[in-house]
Order: sequence, then C-alpha cells, then structure tokens
Amino acid sequence: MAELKEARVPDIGDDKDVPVIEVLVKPGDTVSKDQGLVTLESDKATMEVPAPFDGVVREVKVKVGDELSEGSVVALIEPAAEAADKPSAKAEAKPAQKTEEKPEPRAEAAPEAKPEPKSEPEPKSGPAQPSTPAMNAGNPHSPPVTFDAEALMPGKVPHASPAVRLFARELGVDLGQVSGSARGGRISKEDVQAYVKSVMAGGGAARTGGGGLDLIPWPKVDFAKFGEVERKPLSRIQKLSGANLARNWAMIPHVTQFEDADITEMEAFRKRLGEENKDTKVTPLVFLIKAAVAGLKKFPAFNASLDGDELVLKQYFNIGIAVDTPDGLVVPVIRDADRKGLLDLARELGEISAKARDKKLSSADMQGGCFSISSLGGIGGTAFTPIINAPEVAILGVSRSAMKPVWNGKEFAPRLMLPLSLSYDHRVIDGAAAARFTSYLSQVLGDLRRLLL
Ligand code: CAO
Repeated sequence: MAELKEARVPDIGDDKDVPVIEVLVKPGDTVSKDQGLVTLESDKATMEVPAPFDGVVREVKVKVGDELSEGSVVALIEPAAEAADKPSAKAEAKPAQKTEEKPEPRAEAAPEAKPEPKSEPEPKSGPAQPSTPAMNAGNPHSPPVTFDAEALMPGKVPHASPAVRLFARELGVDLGQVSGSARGGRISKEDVQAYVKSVMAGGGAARTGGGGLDLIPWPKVDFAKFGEVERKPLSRIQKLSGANLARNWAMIPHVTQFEDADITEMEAFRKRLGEENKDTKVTPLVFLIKAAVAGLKKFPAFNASLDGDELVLKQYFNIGIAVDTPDGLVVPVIRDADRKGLLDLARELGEISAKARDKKLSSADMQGGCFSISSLGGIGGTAFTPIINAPEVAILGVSRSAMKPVWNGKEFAPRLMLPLSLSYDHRVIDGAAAARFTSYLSQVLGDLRRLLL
C-alpha cells in the first residue's frame, strides 16, 4: 500500500473552529482531486474541504460536529499510483501551510464580484464543481479564500451545502425560496426535491416570482389516525383553478369593498321582462353585467391590467362570469357586453352556463376577460371576498338580495337590497376609487335610467 497522506483544512481566512456539518466520504471511497471530503459551516457560509489529489480514502479523521481550523487533518488518503509518483502530488499532500506570497483574490469570493441578489454564484469556468468557492487544500500557493456569503448573496443566505447548492443550481431552483428542514434550518437535497415537486404540482406557484414567501411546509397529517377517511383525486378543473386562485390570492394585494344596492325597482322591471319573455330566463345577473360595463366605462382603471410598470387600459368590455360546475369553478367570458341588450345577455348567460356544466367550454371561451362577476345570489349569503381573476384588477361578488327596512328620511320602508362585494387590486385601484365604483353600481342598479346617461 502506498504511503498515506493527510488531507487538511486549507487556509480559510479568519475562520476558526468551524463545525463539520457533513462528512461526504467514508473509508474505501475513491476520490478525485478537489472532490469534497467534508462540509464546514461557519456563521457566514458553507464550504467543502476538497481532496488534495486523486486517491482512496483510508481513514476519516473527523465526524459531524467537530470543529476544524486551518491545518486540521480531515482524512488519510492513499494517493492513486500515478499521482503518488508525481512530485507535484507529493507537494500537494503536504499539510497546508500559510504562504508568504501575496494572495490574488479569487473572482468567486471577491466582494466586488456582486452577482444578482439571491442568484447562485456560477463557477468561473469549466463544469460546475461541488465545491463553491473552491478551496485548493493541496496547493500551498493557493490564496486564502474568504467566504463572505453576504457579499456574494446579499439578503438572506440560505444554509445549504455546496453539493445541495450545485443540485439546486442544476435544477434552476432559487434556494431563497426553499425552506430547510434539517438542523438549524439547513436545506437538504430532499428539501430541494420537495420544493420542485410542489412547484410542479402548482402548490409552489405562490412561492415563485413574487419575491419569495418564506412559508413553512404544508402540514402533514395522518388523518386516518383520527377516524375513517376516503381519498378522492382533485378534478382537472380543481387543480387548474386552485393553482390560479392560490397565485392570485398570494400575489395580488386584495381589498374588498362592500355596498348594498336598492334593487326594488329593478326587480319589478326584471319580473315584467321575464313575464314578457317566457323563453328567456332573466336573472339579476344580467343587470349586473350591464351595470358593470357602465362602471368600467366611467372608471377605466377597473378595465385595466398591470404589465410591468405599465397599465394596459382596455377599450373593449368582456365580462367573465364565474360558473359553478360539478367539476369545479370555470369563468367563461361574455364578449362585447357593451353592445348587447339585456335579453341577449340573458340568452348568452344561459348558453355559457349550460356549456360550462356540459364541459363543452373551449379555452377560447374563457379568454379575453376584462372584469369578472361571481354571483352566489341564487344560493345565499350576505357578503364574501371574491378572488381577483388575474390579470384583471377587480371582481364583483354578488350575494342574495333581501328585503330590509331602509330609512327614507321619514320612515323605514321595505326595500329589496342586493349585497355587492368588490375585490380590487390595491396596486392599481385606491380605496376611494373602489368606493366610488361600488356607489356608482348601486346608483345604476337603483335607477336603471342612469344606464342611458
Ligand atoms: N338575489 C336573489 N335571487 C337571485 C340572485 C340574487 N342576487 N341571483 C340569482 N337569483 C335567483 C335567480 O333569479 C333564480 O331564481 P328563479 O329560479 O326563481 O328564476 C335563482 O336565484 C337561480 O339563479 P341562477 O344561479 O340559476 O342564475 P344566475 O344568472 O343568477 O347565475 C350562474 C348563473 C352561472 C352564475 C350561477 O348558476 C352560478 O354558477 N353561480 C355560482 C358562481 C360561483 O360559484 N361563484 C363563486 C366563485 S368563488 O368560489
């Protein structure tokens, strides 16, 4: 057996007594030069101690929790025959010593090398190596390496070993988005895998692209422990709408404005219309579509979408209608609602509702919406907070009308009141504008002649 050589912790700058958090090799492992032997984690960063040459690990001298400083022996390695014959390999095998040479700063570790916040520093050249920033343990001329992770990655520095960082980088995962489940919140390979799975399943949508919500993992409960359960897969629509709703809820700053509209006169007119047009079902919703269009015309910010730093103001009036189907919620769109009369709208509403329930909607039927209405009036309730259908900026929720005593200045009079709940994107719409919008809707529904103005 060739002579065993020591692999030692190289110059790691000012860091001392740095704990071992991971032992990456065991006796008998064949290692190549620069392959990580153990991972150290200081207050600022994690770093690997690399093998100084090719060979076979014969003894590992440290365990997790040991605290190491420059020169500490990590392992005994039997150099590969070829490497052992090379004088340079022998030199490399010497214990790391401080060099008198003026060190050149390494590009990876230099504080001036400022990558984008939260992005992982890429190796300067060649294929990515597990050791970032590499410590050349065997080269006595290697400069001291400073591991100022804050300078490399300003803001939150995720705790993860270089191998996990490499793994994440290969998958394009921003470790800032991943919650660590290992000791001290450290991110393991399994955490990265779980994160990728949740994103693929739509559950991670809220955690990406939005500045990083630092959410704790979803609770895992063995429900069967507490009683009998049945498992039922989500429908395709539920999966799709769930992912959209979760993103919209997490990314849009929602505020909901409530208002009651006096629809006593409107209801009388609706009943008359119904009697005159027995083949068409005229529900309060068609009046709401008309009133919404009038509101969008008067308050163009509600008929807008955010596109980066710009607001896209639409000159058309397509209204999405939330339809409840046995498979979940869908939102078909009534196009050019401004050009359609109440009866046309009533017929179209009947058609799209039937199409939705018969699963015959195409994706084109659900595109191009400007503003949505979600009516639970046929079911009940007094108010709710609808979730905005991005990239729209507002949605109108409608609850069940009820007869209420309303003070008319002289006495309480019975009036049919319709509860409205307007959720809006506060990045685009201010509270005052929302209150004006709902007041306007209430006025229009209270006196339909206003639609003619
Ligand atoms: N107040 C009192 N009664 C109302 C009402 C209201 N605000 N809105 C509707 N009604 C009445 C209708 O007039 C109708 O009465 P009749 O049977 O006596 O004619 C009855 O309630 C049922 O109406 P409808 O629900 O069939 O029709 P609609 O035009 O109001 O709504 C549709 C159509 C497709 C929007 C609705 O069927 C639906 O799916 N609503 C659920 C939407 C939803 O799930 N939203 C939640 C999204 S967030 O999870």
